[in-house]
Amino acid sequence: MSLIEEYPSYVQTMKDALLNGDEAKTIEVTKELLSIGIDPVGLIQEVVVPSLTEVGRRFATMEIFLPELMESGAAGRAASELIETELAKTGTVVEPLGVVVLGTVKGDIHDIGKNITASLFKAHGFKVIDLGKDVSAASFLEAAEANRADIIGASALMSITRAGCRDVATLLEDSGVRNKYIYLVGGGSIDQYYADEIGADGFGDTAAEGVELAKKLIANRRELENVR
Ligand code: B12
Repeated sequence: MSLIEEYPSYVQTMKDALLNGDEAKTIEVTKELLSIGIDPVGLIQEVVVPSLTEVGRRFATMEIFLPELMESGAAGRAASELIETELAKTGTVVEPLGVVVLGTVKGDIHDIGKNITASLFKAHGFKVIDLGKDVSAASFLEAAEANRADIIGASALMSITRAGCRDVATLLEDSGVRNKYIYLVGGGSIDQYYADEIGADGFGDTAAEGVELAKKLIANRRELENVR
């Protein structure tokens, strides 16, 4: 049974709070939902993402303007932070599955989805080096080398910033280290077609998809290393 079927009125209140940019109400209802013990990942996928997608649609069609976008963004961020704290509690693995260097690309300050992706990787037992937002290709590479990363993950939300994902791929290639890393991309401006075009190893439409893909790719890589 989905969250919406189980708790229709709570879910509707949270969606309305996000759409109206009501941060206090968003925090209140998110806390209530989490205290009932609902699945935090479901809350992201079924409430936060669709609500913020609707906010984006309204912004694009000029039904709302920048102040409203910012208020909904702040409400979305507050909800995500509460959900991330809950997710962090479930990460119990001692030996990390792998090291992930994650960031939002240069020129892009959208970090709600990247933060959720970081939390989910952590909850699944990965060590995450979170570089934050507005991260240059050089910083991705530097952090990956310094932390002996297995995976580099780049997030981009705008059509003008998605080239930042290509910049990372190009720098890895030019530096002769492309095969050292599994390179994953995601965020609203990325699709499988673009990921293939820039030669990324994978694309995650959602954070959960990205984590599953990472697990598969890392297992394949370790299997190959054992055969050699
Ligand atoms: C919230 C928001 C903001 C907030 C950001 C707050 C923050 N701290 O992030 C604020 C108000 C600051 C903001 C600012 C701006 N925004 Co804005 N924003 C949004 C909005 C409404 C939601 C984005 C979001 O958080 N979604 C929810 C998260 C959970 O989803 P997500 O990021 O896609 O992440 C999920 C997956 O993609 C995946 N994922 C994400 N990253 C990664 C990485 C990897 C490796 C993997 C595997 C998976 C993965 O996991 C997540 C969970 O499943 C979008 C609308 C939209 N449809 O996206 C517009 C949107 C992205 N913004 C837009 C614009 C234009 C701007 C501004 C330029 C506005 C302005 N005129 O100033 C500025 C940008 C400034 C800058 N330099 O970056 C446009 C971009 C248009 C385009 N296509 O280029 C959008 C699409 C709105 C629109 N329809 O016009 N914004």
